[in-house]
Amino acid sequence: MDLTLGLHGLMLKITADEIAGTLGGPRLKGKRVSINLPLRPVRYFRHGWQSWSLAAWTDTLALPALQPAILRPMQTDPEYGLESRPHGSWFGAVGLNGGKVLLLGALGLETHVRLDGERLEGWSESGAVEWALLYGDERSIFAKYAEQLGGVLGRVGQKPAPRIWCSWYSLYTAIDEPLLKKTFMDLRDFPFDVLQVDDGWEIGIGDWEPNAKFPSGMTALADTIKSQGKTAGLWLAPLIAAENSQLFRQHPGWFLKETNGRFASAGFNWGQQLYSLDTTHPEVLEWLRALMKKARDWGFDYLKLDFLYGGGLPGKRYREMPRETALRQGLQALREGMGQDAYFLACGSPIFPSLGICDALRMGPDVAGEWENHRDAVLLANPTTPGTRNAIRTTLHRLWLSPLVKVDPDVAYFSSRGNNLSPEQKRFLQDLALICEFKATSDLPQKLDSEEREELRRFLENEPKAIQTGRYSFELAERKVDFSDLLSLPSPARGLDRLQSSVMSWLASQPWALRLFDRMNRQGLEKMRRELDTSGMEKQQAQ
Ligand code: 9PG
Repeated sequence: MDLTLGLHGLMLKITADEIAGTLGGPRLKGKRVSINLPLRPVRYFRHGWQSWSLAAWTDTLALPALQPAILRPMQTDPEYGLESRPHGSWFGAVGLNGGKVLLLGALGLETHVRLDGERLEGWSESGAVEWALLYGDERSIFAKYAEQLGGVLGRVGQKPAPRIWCSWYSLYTAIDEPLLKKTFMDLRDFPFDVLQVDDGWEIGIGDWEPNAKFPSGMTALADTIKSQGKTAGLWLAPLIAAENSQLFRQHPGWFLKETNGRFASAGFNWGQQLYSLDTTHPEVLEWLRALMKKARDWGFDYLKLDFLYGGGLPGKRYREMPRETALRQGLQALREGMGQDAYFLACGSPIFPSLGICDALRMGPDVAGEWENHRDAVLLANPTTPGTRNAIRTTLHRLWLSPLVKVDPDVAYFSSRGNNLSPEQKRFLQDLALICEFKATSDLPQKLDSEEREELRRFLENEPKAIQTGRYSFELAERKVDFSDLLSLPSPARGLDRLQSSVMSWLASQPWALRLFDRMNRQGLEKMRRELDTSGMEKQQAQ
């Protein structure tokens, strides 16, 4: 049906199967709905699919396609990787003259919104769904949308987040048993609640047993943490597997395929092609539950489950099922396996399907000791890669989801050694963590000077009240924090950069080049680990 509706003075021509008035505003129903706007919008809210994908207000022009192509399944919804119109997962919003915002948002999964000229279009990949249509002041309509979403998908993130030390952003995959044990000792006097072991402990992606660097095993590692009165945390990527894993070799039938029969790509990382587990397969669901139970039995009560997008990629499944519904079933199996009392942090995870299941959700790309990387930001026009500016931008655009889940902005840095962020940039990250009430760091105590140690301690101990005063501005215990000037997207490559940009896009999509980068990266990490070992030994000798 077609209907012309006046919404607080804005005349909209709406097409949907059903249109009803509710207390929360008009509710539409349909597999496809569209809204003809009376004027051309000036801004569009793009909401990317998963944790690392871009979420931001942008102009209404096309954004360049995300490069390199080989990483698209890992960084965005690959089905829409080439959509040139402003597009987003589940909802879209436009900024109209006068500063008011109109939001069209699905109350169901597998849904999309895009702007085509002056028409806002919503569609579902599966059946007809309900849509909220909200117009007014930005913060109040996002709050209303969150409220309605909570009614459909549930809310979990009500318990306070623990204070976390995570091994990733200082040690990366260079972790081993002696180095972690020593680090845990050094961290003993800091008020962390969780010490979390990140990537690097496992035999391989898919093969979740300790590798040779952890000869005493995982129970012993968890015991070391627990003996300090802290919760043991562990990273796993349960919904993907690497091409050389035992899991992929032994159970090819458990993996997602394309319609042409080839395995669907889940991206490329660790120098390897990645594949996705099919979460509609009963044996996969059983395996996921057992894996979570194993991690709990080892003694890990905080689980950072990563690369979860794998479960929701397009592909042919064992049972035909809409892809985000299939993912949600996988997430539910993970939750059942770990139990309600475990803390579940979802990462690299499609946002809406995770709501109501995980306790906390990573809401942006990884941070890095670098503000913005020229190669990634300009040459590849990729705002999903690790970088502190990317992380802050996307996280801030998803803060409105905090009534439904704890918003994880990733770690904050305190150390100036081996870190290129300015003191102001580090402060922005720390303030964002305080605003999100989710505090984590990876800094090694031995790299902090006495002032930095004190800053870290204050950060962990204090709980300043945050009040949002504007779209990107806050008062934090009476101090003003304004992120407004940090968030624009870099301008596209011009001149010589354009040539470099096409070479780089090609190169970064070649598996051999990615394998080479990975090998160089590992060599660099190995060198760092050796240096940490020797500096530790020198200290011991000096004592
Ligand atoms: C461990 C890491 C850390 C980190 C996670 C995740 O290419 N990518 O787009 C890409 C993005 C993030 C990423 C890896 C690759 O990092 O976010 O905290 O746990 O995995 O490998």
